[in-house]
Amino acid sequence: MRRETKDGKEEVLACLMKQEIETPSWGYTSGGTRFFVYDDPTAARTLEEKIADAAVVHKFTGVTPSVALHIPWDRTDDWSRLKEYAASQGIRIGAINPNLFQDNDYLNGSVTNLNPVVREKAVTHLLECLGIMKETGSRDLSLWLADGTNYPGHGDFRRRKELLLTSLQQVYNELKGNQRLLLEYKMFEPAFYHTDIGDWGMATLLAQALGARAKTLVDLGHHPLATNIEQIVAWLLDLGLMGGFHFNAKKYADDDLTTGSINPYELFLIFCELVKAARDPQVKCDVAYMIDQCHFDKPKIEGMIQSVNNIQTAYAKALLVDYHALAEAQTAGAVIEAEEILNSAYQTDVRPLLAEARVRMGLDPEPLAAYRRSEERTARLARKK
Ligand code: RM4
Ligand code: MN
Ligand code: MN
Repeated sequence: MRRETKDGKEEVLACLMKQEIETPSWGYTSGGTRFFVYDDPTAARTLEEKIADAAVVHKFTGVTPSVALHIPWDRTDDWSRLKEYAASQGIRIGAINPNLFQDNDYLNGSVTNLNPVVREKAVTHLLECLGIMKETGSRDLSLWLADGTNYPGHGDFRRRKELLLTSLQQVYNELKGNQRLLLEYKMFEPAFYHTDIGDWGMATLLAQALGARAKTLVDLGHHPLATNIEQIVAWLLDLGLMGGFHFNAKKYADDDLTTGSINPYELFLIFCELVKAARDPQVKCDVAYMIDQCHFDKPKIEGMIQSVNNIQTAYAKALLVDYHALAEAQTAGAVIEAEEILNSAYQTDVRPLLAEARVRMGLDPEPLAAYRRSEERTARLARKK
């Protein structure tokens, strides 16, 4: 197997050391379910504390150099000061996530609302986010819409589609430099009858209608059960429209659990598509790897480190697949051989590889254990008093 040679191993290590994963500010605060938010006194309480927590994850993992913000949850009146603060902690501000779902005016939709005043308010918020991106140096406006309806007859699908496109066009037209608009789809919730960007097809058609700076964002928790997500990823890569991920895991719906905790084989298969595409000169995609999780019953930093480790594990295993042999097995119609090629990479213990990559990066080979022994953790536990 090619990856088992010395050069192959060096190539795998180089990829692991280059990987970058963005963590979300909202993953460091107290969280809960829709029934209750549990107060965690050790969790971040302010914007600065969220950024400091994200920086701690980066300090121990070495692969999470940026933090995504959610506006208005993370609004500040001095963005350049915040940018400097993040830099002083060793990280940068990443994607900006607008919030069009926590306002009475949005009861009947934000950018799809029939009332032009509400639509304008929503577009103004998106433009405000673009302004923030300019100050923070962020590249991606990562948009998830809660727009949808609960009952048949409440909305006209085609009218709403038209309003959605017209509103987003106004935002798209203001993108500058390397800025991108990532469109995140979700099957349901908070609306239970229809969602305006309900699946990857809708998001992708919308992105195509808007232009080359618009791409699709795949949140692993936003599909119906039993969806083949790796195939969606392959298609988006092929179309040049795979813009980014929101990594998490689910058992039932949008559960926002630790990435890789429920279906690690699915995560591995997704990474196989990414690795194959990265080695294919025909594929042109710049994929943002972001985590979107809420660990309400776990210590936040530890939950995030687990996720990062699980993502690295899936990536490392995907890097070990012998894709050449796989293609040959496919050509020969050798079902067992093809599947076993994947299995043999998946079953490899990649912990020594990850440990080696970390040591080469000057890190402790076991980030979770190292954090648990750290003064950073002691300081957070002391907040309890
Ligand atoms: C949504 C979606 C968005 C996230 C919000 C809080 O379900 O995943 O990405 O920003 O939740
Ligand atoms: Mn998401
Ligand atoms: Mn979600």
